[in-house]
Amino acid sequence: MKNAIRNVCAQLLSATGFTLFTLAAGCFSLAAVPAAQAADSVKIGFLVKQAEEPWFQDEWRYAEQAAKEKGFSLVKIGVANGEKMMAAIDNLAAQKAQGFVICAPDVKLGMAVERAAKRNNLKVMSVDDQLVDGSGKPIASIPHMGISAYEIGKQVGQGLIEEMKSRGWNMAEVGAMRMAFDQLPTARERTQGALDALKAAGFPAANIVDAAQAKTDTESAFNAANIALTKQTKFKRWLVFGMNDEAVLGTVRAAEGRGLRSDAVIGIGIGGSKTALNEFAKPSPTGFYGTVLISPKRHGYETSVNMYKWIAENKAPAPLTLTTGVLMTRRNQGDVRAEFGL
Ligand code: FCA
Repeated sequence: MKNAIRNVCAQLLSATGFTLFTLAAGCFSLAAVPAAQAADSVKIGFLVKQAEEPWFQDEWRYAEQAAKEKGFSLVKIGVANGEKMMAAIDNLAAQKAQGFVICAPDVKLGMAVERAAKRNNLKVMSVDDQLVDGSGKPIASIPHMGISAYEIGKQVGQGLIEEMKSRGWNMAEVGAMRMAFDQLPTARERTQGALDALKAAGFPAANIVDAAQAKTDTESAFNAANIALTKQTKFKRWLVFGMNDEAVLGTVRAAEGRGLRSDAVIGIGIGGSKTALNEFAKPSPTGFYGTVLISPKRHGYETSVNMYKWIAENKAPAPLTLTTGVLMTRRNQGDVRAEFGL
């Protein structure tokens, strides 16, 4: 469009020998107006580290909803590792996308993401896991939407304490398993929040057991929990928390393998997607007592709309948006989900 105006202007000027200042100025100011991008020419990538995880499936679903509503096209790509991620970014550029939303497989790839986006003239914003630079500092120039990790972790801890008290457990005899993934800042902050809430309620620090998962999926949590439970035979009752529903579910399954069931385990995850809903749908309760529901709608729909507006209307997203959560259990799941518009 801009080029077409410039061409017409140039032809007019040279054909007529017109040097009238006003006409020339008019042409140049017209050409300088940023062209509004037509919705159907907007293409946005949505790259996620774990496409098989229900949370990311939900994010994609809500991103699709945004695409349908606004009329842009959405390219969903699973980026399980750095190599796939770099290929996906180049691929988006080859497809003439103008921007992408990303939850990277490793936040330390932040600078590589920023460079690849710049090189390909793509706008970029992150979701869920905030990208960091070489020294581990969040990259402030990449807009981000994540969860308020520490606060949500505290809600997990408070929920655990409340349920433990309502069951009349003696906390001196209860173990608390922290399924850790400390290399990811949001994961560390989440479990730290839970830990602090337990301690604030007087839970004995000596009863807290750390297990480190190698990846952020159910299987890795299951493996790590099995090892930790083998070493810790002293506790017959457990509180369980971790960075997401998968971390808690893996631990709950490992506990079941040792005969520790819903009357001996209180697990509270973070997420509230199918991983949690499937547990709640079982005929009888499991050790997966609850989850702090966070919003895949905000993280999928809103990030995509923000990216769309950035591209089409030149309106940059807020530099940092942190979303909240609400404790959801078998009992209140319908109400809580409705409150979140899910
Ligand atoms: C991270 C986790 C996901 C989800 C998301 C909000 O990316 O890996 O499970 O909790 O944050």
